[in-house]
Formats: sequence, C-alpha cells, structure tokens
Amino acid sequence: MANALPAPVYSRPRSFSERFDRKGGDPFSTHYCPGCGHGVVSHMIAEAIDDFGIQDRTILISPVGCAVFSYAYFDVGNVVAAHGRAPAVATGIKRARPESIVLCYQGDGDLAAIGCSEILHAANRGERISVIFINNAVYGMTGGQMAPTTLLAQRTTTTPQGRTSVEGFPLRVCELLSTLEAPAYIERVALADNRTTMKARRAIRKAIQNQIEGKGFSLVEVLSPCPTQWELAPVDACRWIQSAMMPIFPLGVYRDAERPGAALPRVSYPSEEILRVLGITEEKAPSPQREVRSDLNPRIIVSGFGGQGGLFLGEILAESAMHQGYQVSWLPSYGPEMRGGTAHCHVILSRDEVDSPLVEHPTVLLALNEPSLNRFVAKIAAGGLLIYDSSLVTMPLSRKDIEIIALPATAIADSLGDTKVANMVFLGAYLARTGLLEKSAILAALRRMVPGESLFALNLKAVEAGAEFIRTAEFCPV
Ligand SMILES: Cc1ncc(C[n+]2csc(CCOP(=O)(O)OP(=O)(O)O)c2C)c(N)n1
Ligand code: SF4
Repeated sequence: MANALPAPVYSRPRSFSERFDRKGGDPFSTHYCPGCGHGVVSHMIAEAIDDFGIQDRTILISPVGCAVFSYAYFDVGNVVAAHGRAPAVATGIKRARPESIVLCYQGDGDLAAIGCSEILHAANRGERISVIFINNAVYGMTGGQMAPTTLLAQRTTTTPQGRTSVEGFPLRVCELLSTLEAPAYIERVALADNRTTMKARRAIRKAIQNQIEGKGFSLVEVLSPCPTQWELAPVDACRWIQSAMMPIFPLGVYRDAERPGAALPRVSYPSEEILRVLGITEEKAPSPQREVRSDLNPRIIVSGFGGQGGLFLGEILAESAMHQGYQVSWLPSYGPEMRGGTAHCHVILSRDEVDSPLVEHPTVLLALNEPSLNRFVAKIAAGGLLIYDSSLVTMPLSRKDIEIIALPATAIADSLGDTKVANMVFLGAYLARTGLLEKSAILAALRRMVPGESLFALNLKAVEAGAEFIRTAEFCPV
C-alpha cells in the first residue's frame, strides 16, 4: 500500500504534565465533567505551546473557577491568581519578564464579574499578554449561579425563574473591549461544532503568536459548553451554544491590528427566538408584575410521616407557583428521624409579599396520615379545604365548616406500583380541585426537581391519577 496516507498520530501535548497531581483527584485524568469545554481549550493551548516551542518560557495564570487546577495539568510556569485578578498578576509578570509568554485563563465569573475592572484596565493599557476567556454563561465551579454573561430567561440557581433585565443584560466582553484603543486582537469563537471548534483553535494560536511577535493585548472569548450546570447532555450543550448563545454573542473578529477597519460582527437580539429555544413563550416569560389567574392565596400545611414526601410535595407546590409569578414561602419542620418521624411544612402562595412564612391557621391542610390530621384539623380556617389520605386514616371527622376530601392516595399510588408517589396523588387532587396552578408550571417544577425520566413519568402519572380522582369520584361533603 505504497500510496496509503500515514495514519494520523494523536499524542498528548508535551506541555501537559505526566501526572495531574492535585488535591484529591485521579492523577491521570482531569477533573472536568464529560463534555466540558475547559478540557478542549486546555488541549488547544498545550498543543500551541508545543508547536511554538515556548514551553520553557510560558507562564500560565490560572483563575479561581473550574479551571483552578490548570497548574496541575500544564507543565509550564504556573501562578494561581486571586479571583478575577489574573490580568493584574499577568501585568506584573510580563513587565518584569518581558521575554516570557504570559497566558491568562479566565472564566466569565472570574473575568466579567469580580475581575471586570482588571480586564478592562489591562486591555486599556494594552498589556502584551494573551487572555483566553471561557464564557459558559454560568458560574460552573460553585454550582451554576448567574454570571454576567447569563442569557435573559436563562435559568440558573440564582435566577430560578430565568434572568430578567432586573439582573442586567448579558455582558458582551468582546464588544466592550473593542471600544478601547489599545487592544491588538479580540475575537469571539465557539465550541459548537467541528467548524467553530477549528476556528477556536486558530484564534487561540493567533492570540499566543501575537505575543511571541510582540504585538499588544490579545483576547479570545470562547463560548464553551457546561453540560453539568446547564443540565444538558454534551451534544445538546453544543447545540445550545449554537441556538441560544451565538445570536447574543456573535462570533467574529472584533479587533485585529493587522486588519484595521474590519467590519465588526453585529448582534441581533431575537428575544422571541431565545424564549422559544428555552421553551418559554412570550406569555410565560418571567414577569414579576404578572397577573395570576387564580384569586386564591392559599396558606397550606402539608403533613405526614418522614419519608412520605410531604415536604417535597410542599416544595413542588412552591416551585410551581413561583414559575407562575406567585410570591411563595416553604418552611419545613421535621424531627431528627429520617423516616417514620413526623414532618410537616408551611407553604404560602401569595400574590402579595409574604411577611411571615408561618401558617397558624391553614386554609388548606393536606394530611398524609392520621397523626397529622389529628394535630392540625382543628386549626384549619373556616371555609378551608382538607384533603386526607383515606387509605390510612380511620378517625371520624366532625368539622362541618370546611370542605373535606377523602382521597385514597396510598391505594392509588399502590395501584401505580409505588406507594411513595402518594404525595403526587395529593398534588394532582389539590390542583384539580382548586385550578390554582397551570399544568406547564407544575411540569416545569417536576422536571427540575425529579431526577430521571422514569421517575419523572411515574410522578406525572400519580399527579394525573389524583386529578382524575377529583374529576370522577364523589368526594364531598364527607
Ligand atoms: C473572592 C472570591 N469570591 C468568590 C469566590 C467563590 N467562587 C469560586 S469560583 C467562582 C465563580 C467561577 O465561575 P467562572 O469564572 O465562570 O468559572 P467556571 O467555574 O464556570 O469555569 C466563585 C464566585 C472565591 N473563590 N473568591
Ligand atoms: S461544572 Fe461546567 S465548567 Fe465546570 S467542569 Fe463541569 S462542565 Fe466544566
């Protein structure tokens, strides 16, 4: 086979350390999640260092964030800077050792939040450093909180209903820095597919090459997947970069001293498109002022044995109502026993501000067992609603001033194959009786809070079975 092409050789860049020794990790793999963009970008940087033959004079400034262990991965000079301070540290090193190649590696929390002024001034001074900026639209390391780059309507742990303009708009670092006179090179790239990834590789090499050639400040922003905090499979995370991030953060060269006057990429702001991609229609978009459909402001107690899922039921109610624009509170109270002890929670869903999360006289009692019914039935406000598990409760009830629904929740859950979903039967029954919350809000809350497809499907079935009971059974008055 004289004409056969040589097989491609994939090798580990020499600029990676032999072992990735760090606190509490396997020394032969990185700590990055599967599908994370940090690993891809690290490989591109290491490969470029090898190809340019600069390993012995490269100094990498690692950030605080998911990339904090970069010092363990790169066999170059390493400094870990305080959160956001990489450009200041890089400035000092580059000025003291101008022959060194100084690379700043930063996340969007690090660079665009706490370190916003550092990067602005380093760029404005035209420091001869190369900055690789990972924009994954969240704080990855600390649990997926909102970053300055979080998209409008994007849900994060600190914007559970989606970011609104109250938290500010997504910060566009390339656009911001390109208003300055000093920078030599600014480009935004993405890890969305093979084509964009190859462009990202070229841009990273160019930013490093610029420094080797003594050109000024270079920055490459990489739209990078964080499947873990986005709660998406790696492939879907790449698609999300394309469909949701790229319209807001247009790719392209924002500054190139070699190509003065190059047209800047223009941002389009297809907010409807973003909302559609995020599964939110205009009407459902979060709006604090939104008029809710129901007139009820229920004050609810959910009570049962620990392990019956009463607290979770309360949480789902609060979360669903929050999706629908309610002010909510959820106050759990339980004994030290994980299972078998009593547990209850106070849940308030209100169109006005909630001044106290305590529910003294509930307008709704969801009693999952007899001791709970016994304890709280006298406290229900006149005209209130009681739903109790008639599979477990035998005590007679004498109150005539409230609506009472005897719901065989445990029996219904058993018929679905799992006693544990009796709490969801309660949820379905309560919602069907009151019409309080929209199905989409409940689905959204269940999606967020119930892990795994099969468990989600079972919970949904139980909610529907509870609703079906209300539609078909004769239940009141008892
Ligand atoms: C001074 C200071 N404030 C806050 C923190 C907590 N903290 C650690 S990492 C981080 C955010 C990291 O997010 P990002 O820079 O986007 O990097 P990612 O983890 O997504 O790669 C924060 C706020 C800290 N370590 N130090
Ligand atoms: S949390 Fe996100 S950014 Fe951090 S390692 Fe995992 S995927 Fe990467």
